[in-house]
Amino acid sequence: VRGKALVLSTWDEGLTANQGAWEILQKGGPALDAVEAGVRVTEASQNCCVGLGGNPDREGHVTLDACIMDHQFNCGSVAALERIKHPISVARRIMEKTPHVMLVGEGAQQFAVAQGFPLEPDRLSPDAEKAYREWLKTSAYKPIINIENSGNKKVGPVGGPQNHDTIAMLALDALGNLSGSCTTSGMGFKMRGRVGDSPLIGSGLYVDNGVGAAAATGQGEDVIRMAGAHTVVELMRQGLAPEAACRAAIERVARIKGAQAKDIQVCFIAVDVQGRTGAFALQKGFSYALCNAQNQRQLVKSGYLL
Ligand code: SD4
Repeated sequence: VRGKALVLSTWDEGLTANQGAWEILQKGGPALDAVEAGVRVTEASQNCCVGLGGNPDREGHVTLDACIMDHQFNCGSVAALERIKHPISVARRIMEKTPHVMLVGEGAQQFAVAQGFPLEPDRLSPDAEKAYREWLKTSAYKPIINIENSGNKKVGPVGGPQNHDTIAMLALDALGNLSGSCTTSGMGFKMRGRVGDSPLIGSGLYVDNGVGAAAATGQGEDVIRMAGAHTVVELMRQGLAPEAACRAAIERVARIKGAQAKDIQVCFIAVDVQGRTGAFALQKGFSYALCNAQNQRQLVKSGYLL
């Protein structure tokens, strides 16, 4: 069975993150440990927008969202967390040590500190500092609806690597168990207090060990309104293969958004219990990284609708 283990994760950064997960999976370790270790690589990375190096909210604070789910419907989630380097591990700790699923903001930070997570300095990375200063020039504290669609490739959901402020990861282990994780600094220059899809079980991530697992990236608001990851899993339950399920969910996003669909990006990745994987996106430009016993560094281009 061990040959069955695999891990997939969103965007190009997933290639490196998958290595962290694979170290665990190839030894026969649990998918839950793999999806935590994998995205921790990205959270700690300096050259990517996930984690404390990400772009801040409109008031200049980096606020992080993350969640994790195992093969037995155990889940943990954290939102609007500040100054903690590894929100995914805080989410896991919430899952394992509290009677709750989700903690947010100040309470989440208090819990993290009480659990021994170091409080990092309240400081932006040099790249984020620059991007924030640039943003302030044109957008000074005015609530701008659809700032993400402003055409500024640095903040837009359809564009360069700066946008990839999220990593979602799904893994199948040697025992045939599935787990998933998702971690993000959220949309850059979001309103203070804004929470996206990434920490929401059922939107950014969902795992049903009898069916499959799915995760989302892109415009969080539009993933939340159709309960994205859960929808993909339910479509797989109805018999669709992972890619077809992702595609059907993307078609639903497009139907809901109508003419506005062209202004956003939404992408799903999925894996079923048989180890079949797939993805689909609204717009061109999404890839996911896949790693298994046969090939440890594959970047798979996703199909897209528009
Ligand atoms: C969010 N879904 O906060 C995240 C952003 C994202 O690549 O996926 N960016 O809405």
